[in-house]
Amino acid sequence: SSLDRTAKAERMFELMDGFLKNDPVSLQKDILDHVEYTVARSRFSFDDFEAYQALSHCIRDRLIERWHDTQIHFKRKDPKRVYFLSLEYLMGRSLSNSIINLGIRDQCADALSQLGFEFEVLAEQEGDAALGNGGLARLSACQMDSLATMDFPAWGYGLRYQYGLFRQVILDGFQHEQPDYWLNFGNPWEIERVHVTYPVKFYGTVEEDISNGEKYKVWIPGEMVEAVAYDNPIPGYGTRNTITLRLWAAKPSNQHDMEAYNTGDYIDAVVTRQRAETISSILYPDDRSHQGKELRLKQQYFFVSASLQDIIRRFKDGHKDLNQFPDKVALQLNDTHPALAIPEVMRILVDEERLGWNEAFDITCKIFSFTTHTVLAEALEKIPVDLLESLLPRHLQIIYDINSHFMEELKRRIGLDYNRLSRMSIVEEGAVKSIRMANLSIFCSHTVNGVSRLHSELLQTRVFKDFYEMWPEKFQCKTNGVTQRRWIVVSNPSLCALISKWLGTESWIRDIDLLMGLREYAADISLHQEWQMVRKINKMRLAEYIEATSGLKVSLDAMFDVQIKRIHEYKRQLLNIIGIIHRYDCIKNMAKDDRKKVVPRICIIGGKAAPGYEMAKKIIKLCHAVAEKINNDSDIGDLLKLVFIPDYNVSVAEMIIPGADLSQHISTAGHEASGTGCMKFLMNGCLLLATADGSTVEIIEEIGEDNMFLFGAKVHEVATLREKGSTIKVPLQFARVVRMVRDGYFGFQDYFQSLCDTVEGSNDYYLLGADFESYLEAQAAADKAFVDQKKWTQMSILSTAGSGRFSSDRTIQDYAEQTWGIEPCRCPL
Ligand code: Z2T
Repeated sequence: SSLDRTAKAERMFELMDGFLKNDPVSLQKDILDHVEYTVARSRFSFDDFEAYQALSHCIRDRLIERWHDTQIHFKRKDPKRVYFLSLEYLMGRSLSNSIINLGIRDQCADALSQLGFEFEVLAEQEGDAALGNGGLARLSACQMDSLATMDFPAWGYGLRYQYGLFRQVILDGFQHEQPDYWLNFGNPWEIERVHVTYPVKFYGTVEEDISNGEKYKVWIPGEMVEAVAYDNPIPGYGTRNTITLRLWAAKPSNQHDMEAYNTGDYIDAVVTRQRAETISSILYPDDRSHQGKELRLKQQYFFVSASLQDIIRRFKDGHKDLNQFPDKVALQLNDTHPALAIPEVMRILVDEERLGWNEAFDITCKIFSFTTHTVLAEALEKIPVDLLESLLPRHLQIIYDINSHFMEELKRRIGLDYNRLSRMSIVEEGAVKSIRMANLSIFCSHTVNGVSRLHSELLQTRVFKDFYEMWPEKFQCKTNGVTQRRWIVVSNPSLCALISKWLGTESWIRDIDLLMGLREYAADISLHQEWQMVRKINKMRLAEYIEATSGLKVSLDAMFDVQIKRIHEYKRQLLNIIGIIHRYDCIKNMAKDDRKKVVPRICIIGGKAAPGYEMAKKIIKLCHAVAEKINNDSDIGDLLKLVFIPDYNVSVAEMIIPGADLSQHISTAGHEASGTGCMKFLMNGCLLLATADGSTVEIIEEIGEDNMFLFGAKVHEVATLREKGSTIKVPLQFARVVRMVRDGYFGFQDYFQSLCDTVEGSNDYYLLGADFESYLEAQAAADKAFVDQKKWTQMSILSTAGSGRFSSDRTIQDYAEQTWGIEPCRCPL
């Protein structure tokens, strides 16, 4: 129009009615407007789901206001930014979390009740956003919450999978996978940015060109797709700051339209082009094996290319000199999944920006930091060279160049130690020549982080020993954490209120160290009563869920014993089940009088198995077979029950964790990099039965060994035990239980043989037999403590009180200071 900028701005202020208001009446008006105009239902007739839709749009509007202000503020201040690159985010539900972080929970609940709706019921309407597999992905979500809350200028980047993690359906005790149609009912938490798109290229050839007498490489791609941005605002708690999680979706590119029309094969051309969308269609459900699939590699590069174009565009909007890039940008690699960003940055700097190779490499090494999440050698990503050569020919050349640079530097420092050189090389020469993504990431990052102290030590002394000796200063540790906003405030409102009451403040929600203040009241009788009451309410909620999903009625006086996590041999769900069978066997063989002394237990197991992971699937079936037997044995009654909770996910966890008395974290020492479930249980006052693995080692330091049930071989004993193989002393009861399974006591005799094989004699790689005796002792100690409710309650209070170190706020603070070099940038109110 003809109006100039100031005139326009003045008109805007005239028209604007201030920000959206949050009193119940304004909220009601806004909700009803959305019922009418967004959901397109009559305000006189809408159901719970439609009310959820309207309410979430009403919250979305409020998020957008803050989000705009935050983005403008960041742009004006121009601080150094961190870009968190992750292929997985397990966000779960957004409604409750948003309302709580916006600080308008009570107002919303009031507004709804006057309209005849209940907030909790509406919140239950929402499906989970499950764009990830497990711990790594939920960690990303927790860290985004902390980044927003602590006012850091941060962006998350990820992929907008059309199908998230499969839904687990159990039929006759077997796991079946069903697609997760999470977008079918619309997603109010994202904003489609039809104009934020970038072309992403694949395949083709590399040619040489000369300009101004200088040779350079040109990649002539063979295929092109378009990346479209979907922005998910992430609100902080107790701040106006609302940051962006930008997820990319693949769309056909319109670049080649002319060509398509000319072929005359219009229909075929459109159909072929539509296949571009498959790139972002599905999340790979294997949480730690990589099979060198082309689609997976395409996803990785698609993600990396779009994100980097976006990041560089934002940098160039205000900066000219690429040498300043490291002062303004930190790129965080969440495991090796986004590690193609390294050769991509090199390609952009060298081929497109025409920087010299050394200059470009210097910049690259200053911007990347890398966090690894595993110790398992089989989980380290390797990309077959053949695959890379066809999909990304120029990137392969760059990786080779980086590797020769690397090998030269190594030779200068260690001489011609060929064994070591080949161990450290980025290129693995073998039956299938491949690229070791971890080696690439370590060499090109300024910092390598482990996710717990034990894990970081194992990286330095075992997995990446060669690298540590070369660059000890690169290696750091950032013990994982979880956000108390979701894992207490959202999921356990009664405990949240109780904590605030006793601490006399809600400040612990932003300042987790205050939780320690509870220690003072650990023996206070009236706190004990209130604490037990809260725990009872949460157990009731869990009991109702169990009855609804499995039809089983459980007693609230029993100990609720929970193991929920992805099913993996190293996590030893099988040890838990063998322990349960043993308990069952003991009860059956007991005299009537002794039965009175048995502490009743409800054993709860939940988790998904990767679709191709046979042993994990057998463990699920065994769990059901054993449950069938025990739960229907009238001889056992209420003394023991076993429940498998199907389709374990974030929102199921939010319901289970507050209701658990005891939780199990029983991986073979040295295998769980960190584990984050244990932190959620700890915060909620659940006692832990655990091995000294991953982060439990640090939990012991915070709450003391006598405040949990510790058992099992220590990490330094594991290798010796394995060497002993079949000469290890295994308790008779262990062999007896395995025999029962083999003999068909629980049916499916043939099917379970191979599972039994994995834990017998020298096959018992995860040392179930070796740890069994000590496991039973820890279980007995838990029973004994449970009988003494006063003692148990005190241990429970001390668990919550000692959980502060495991807030993701602490993790993020450490990353900001020690790894990224960024500072808070708080948006004024
Ligand atoms: C994952 O969830 C984890 C590690 C992986 O290694 C892959 C996936 Cl999908 C490649 C987990 C770790 O197993 C767990 O110990 C840790 O707490 C979590 O990442 C977050 O660091």
